[in-house]
Amino acid sequence: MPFRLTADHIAEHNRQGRDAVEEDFEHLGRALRRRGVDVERLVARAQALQVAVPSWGLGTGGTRFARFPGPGEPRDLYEKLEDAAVVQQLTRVTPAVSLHIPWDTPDDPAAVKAFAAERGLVFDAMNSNTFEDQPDQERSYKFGSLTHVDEAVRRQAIAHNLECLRLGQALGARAHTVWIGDGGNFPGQVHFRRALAWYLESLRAIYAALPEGWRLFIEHKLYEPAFYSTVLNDWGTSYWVVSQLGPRAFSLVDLGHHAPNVNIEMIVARLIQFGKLAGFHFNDSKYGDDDLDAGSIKPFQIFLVFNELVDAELEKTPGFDPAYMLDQSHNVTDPAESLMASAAELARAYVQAHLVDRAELAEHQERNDALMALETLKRAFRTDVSPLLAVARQRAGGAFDPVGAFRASGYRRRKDAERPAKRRTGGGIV
Ligand code: RM4
Ligand code: MN
Ligand code: MN
Repeated sequence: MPFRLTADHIAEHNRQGRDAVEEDFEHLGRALRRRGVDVERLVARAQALQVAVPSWGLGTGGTRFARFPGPGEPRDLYEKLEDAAVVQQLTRVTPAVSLHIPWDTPDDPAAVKAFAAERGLVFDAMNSNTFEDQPDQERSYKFGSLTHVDEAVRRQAIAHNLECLRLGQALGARAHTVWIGDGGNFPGQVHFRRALAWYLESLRAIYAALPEGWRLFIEHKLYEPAFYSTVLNDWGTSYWVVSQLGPRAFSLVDLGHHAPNVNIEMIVARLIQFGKLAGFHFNDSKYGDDDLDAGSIKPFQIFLVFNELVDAELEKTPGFDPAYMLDQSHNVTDPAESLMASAAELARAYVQAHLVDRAELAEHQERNDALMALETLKRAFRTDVSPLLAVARQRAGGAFDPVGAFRASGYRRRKDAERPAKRRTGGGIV
């Protein structure tokens, strides 16, 4: 029988940390009460956050140069779901998995769905892959997919997306995310307007096939793998496309898909205002689409993004229903540990954003008091809500310290023995 993390493992680890966490939680509760904040309300918010983990983030990623497999890493979808279940057991904020097709095509969707359900998991947005060729594929995506100059290639790429919808329906998913690598490496290679027109035409075909109750998410990216131009390069183009498509199409923001220093929180606010925010692929980056762990490079940015989200949530903005997903590539860490750490950082930013005194902020804005407006945000950002997050997790059945409990359980060591390495193909993640 494969080793499984049990409630006992978690309880045992929680026992060791309990006194310190409870003391810190009480102290935080008193400090927040002085600011008129009810700590229990925030615990409830922390427990309400839900973030999907990417099936492709559960194995070791790689760069364009090399991939160094980790011990005991999952070798197929079932093993990935085992690991995703552990991430959920310990964090209690990641009950869903987002599948990449064909990297993680379920052999038997009903069996996969049942396997996941037995482990407390459901399926979030499906993801198509027309940015690389598969062995059995008739036509190549070397020069594009949904926007290829050859209509037959475009048709093949559309058909792949329809297959994702079919699989997703069998799994109980309710959204589909399209990211394409289409673009040009050289000026003149791609006719900008024609390529975008083909993109829209292809997406119309996918949109028309969306099952009842589903949403279509499209993901922009400024460069890579194309190094000169991409067809869906920015949020403005994305917004234009989803507006053309109809009410069930939305723009997804992957934090790594913008030029350095772009004001992403403002893009988020714009998409909220236009009723077109699909949700997120969370990660962090220093240079480009580095797919580093959420909050590892620019924690203040994640806070500012959540500040916009919480503002919209509290204002009950009509139609506001963003989907949260992680999209990371783990090259030097244990993927399960990185996903746990990232999920905790998102919960932290979410709770901190709830700490912003919005009435006070509005007053400073009205008085043009720039310094105090920033100070109001910083007061929330500087508050260490770690004990609150720990208690929220533990009360929901998770661990005070997910990574600590994971290591103490010996999960990875046991999986290393159970999962003898088999050669995995595929290079980097883009
Ligand atoms: C892309 C994009 C997609 C992801 C692939 C692996 O850069 O972020 O969302 O599925 O990478
Ligand atoms: Mn992404
Ligand atoms: Mn990416």
